[in-house]
Amino acid sequence: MADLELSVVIPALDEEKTIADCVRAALAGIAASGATGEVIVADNGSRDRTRETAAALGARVVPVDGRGYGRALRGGFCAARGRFLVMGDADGSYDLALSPRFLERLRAGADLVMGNRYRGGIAPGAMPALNRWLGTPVLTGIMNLLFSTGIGDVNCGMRGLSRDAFQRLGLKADGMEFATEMVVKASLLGLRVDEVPCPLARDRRDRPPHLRRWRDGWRHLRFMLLFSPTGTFLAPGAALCALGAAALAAVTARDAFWPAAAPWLGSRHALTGLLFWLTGTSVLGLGAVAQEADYQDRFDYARPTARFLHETFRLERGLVLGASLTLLGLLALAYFPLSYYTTLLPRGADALRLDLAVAAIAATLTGVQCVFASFALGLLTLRVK
Ligand SMILES: Nc1nc2c(ncn2[C@@H]2O[C@H](COP(=O)(O)OP(=O)(O)OP(=O)(O)O)[C@@H](O)[C@H]2O)c(=O)[nH]1
Ligand SMILES: [Mg+2]
Repeated sequence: MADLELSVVIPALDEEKTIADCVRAALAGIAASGATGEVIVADNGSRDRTRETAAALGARVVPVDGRGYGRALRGGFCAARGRFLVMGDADGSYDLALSPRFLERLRAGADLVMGNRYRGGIAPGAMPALNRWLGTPVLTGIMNLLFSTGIGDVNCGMRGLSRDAFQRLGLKADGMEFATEMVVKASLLGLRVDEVPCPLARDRRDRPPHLRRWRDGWRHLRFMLLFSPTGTFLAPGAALCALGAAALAAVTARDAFWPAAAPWLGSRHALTGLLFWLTGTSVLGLGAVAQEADYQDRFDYARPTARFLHETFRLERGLVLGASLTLLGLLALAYFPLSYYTTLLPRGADALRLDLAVAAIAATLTGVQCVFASFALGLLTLRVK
């Protein structure tokens, strides 16, 4: 039921020192925006006076079961009565009076409005140097590489979203990676993502941070990689295959057509090419399986590549393709015993034999991988039919 326009949701865990100012600022922001609104403090287990303080100032305290930042925010959003939701931390680092900035973009039709601390200004000492110059830019870069969101600060804790977007996102993460999940899923669903400058002040808490830099950083990264089989498997697999194929093709073509050309090109290039090719094909095989598992788990968010694979894959086709390649490779490998131990085939020049061996091994193993990847894919696809 959305009978208000704006709910400002503050996740808070043991923030008695700062919660009062945050609630006051949030109320001032709502008043300034001219919206009907409420302030919600989502609490899941504060052992200090956070709840009492917030309630005394007019916030609605929503008790949430279980621990974690994601769980708290989700509980707060579910209880919210506003058509638009603005979230912000309770440690004094964000100015919750700035909710009108977010509301304005939401009113204009954005589904998710991200704050950008780099554009809003980061007060001295507000963000550790490692997070500021390395952690956040790297995570933001990877996010944009994998999900093309175009946003400049993926970790900002002040954001706005419409209630409708919240419901469509189906957010599940319990911890800090909730923040990443929101952006990843918004991008996969093609929601309208906008960005506003958001200043970051030094927080005023005396408790230790809830955020654990390495653990939470890894969880953000892990989340993005797991949601992008294309970026995690298909892109590197295809790149490795392309490099391997180029090296193999160069050596083979030289030996076959221009034996005098590029004398520096030798067996080491052929062997390196083989290594790249086979690494690439095994990554691609696993990627196909990951892609399908991903499609089945969350096909609401499926990308065209996953959909294409799901619709075109047939176990039998994969088996025939794999078996044919293996057979071809084995036939080529048969050249060696036949030429050495019988007079059926001529012995080739040394270089030519190496190329043939490399190509035959590539074909055989690619075929074998194709057969087993197909079975693994079959296991996934036939299960649901
Ligand atoms: N209810 C609830 N709130 C939480 C939980 N974990 C974090 N928060 C709140 O989420 C906000 C962000 O937590 P912080 O520890 O400041 O994390 P951060 O701002 O990402 O990292 P720092 O740079 O260390 O401040 C604060 O308002 C916390 O009180 C939790 O498990 N439950
Ligand atoms: Mg903080």
